[in-house]
Amino acid sequence: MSTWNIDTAARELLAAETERRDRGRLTDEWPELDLDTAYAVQSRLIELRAERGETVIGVKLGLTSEAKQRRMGVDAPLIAVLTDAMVLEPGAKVPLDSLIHPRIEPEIAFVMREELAGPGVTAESALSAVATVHSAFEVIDSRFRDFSFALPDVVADNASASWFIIGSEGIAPDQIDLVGETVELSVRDDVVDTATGAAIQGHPAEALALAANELGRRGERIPAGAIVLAGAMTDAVPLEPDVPVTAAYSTLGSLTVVGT
Ligand code: OOG
Repeated sequence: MSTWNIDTAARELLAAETERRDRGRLTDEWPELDLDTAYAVQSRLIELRAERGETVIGVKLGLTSEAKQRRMGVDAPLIAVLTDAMVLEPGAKVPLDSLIHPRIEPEIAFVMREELAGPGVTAESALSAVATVHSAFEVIDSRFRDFSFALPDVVADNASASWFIIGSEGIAPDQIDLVGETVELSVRDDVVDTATGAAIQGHPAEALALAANELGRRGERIPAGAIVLAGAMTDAVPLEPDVPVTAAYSTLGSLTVVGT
């Protein structure tokens, strides 16, 4: 019998994060870890975070772009949970000494005006529940060695969530062409990648609808005021001490993050 269950797996992933220790895939040690069980581990992990005082403030999508799916070798998107302990204000430095092997990726974020509950949510109905659209960076820090995981591993690990930064200027959703919105990712002054909003499921609002429908399937909803990260537009780049990483968007402005 496996030594793993929902509680022990959640505690192990939280301990790996706290102790800044990477580990092998859980699915190697616990082959029965299927997707539903992995989401139960993720929920338990969030319960443990709540026990230490964290509050859930939103949802993140992962692996919603082909660039990410190809790089990570996982061909399906997933959802995970954002808490208030993961927020960094624009301009704040990312504390690298508490992280394992941080990488950073540009995203589009939504702040919800109205609650959104699946099933049956479309990109259009999802967008009509959005208050503002923002630039965003997510710092990911998989608890799995070399970011090597199968879908159930990364789901259990809350989609490698670590820190995120939302641009302070929000734009109304009818004031932006989300599909055509471009981002240029630079490390120091070198452009290393570019993408458009189309990279995210064809339309970033499709990712939002996907999250609402997946949560609806479980009887959960995205509340008004929640933040939703739609998933990385490009592949992630390593975040190194004192090396600025910038995401310059066509409409959403520019965000720069530095690790220290
Ligand atoms: C998994 C999380 C991916 C995204 O936005 O695609 C993710 C990983 O790459 O470690 O957050």
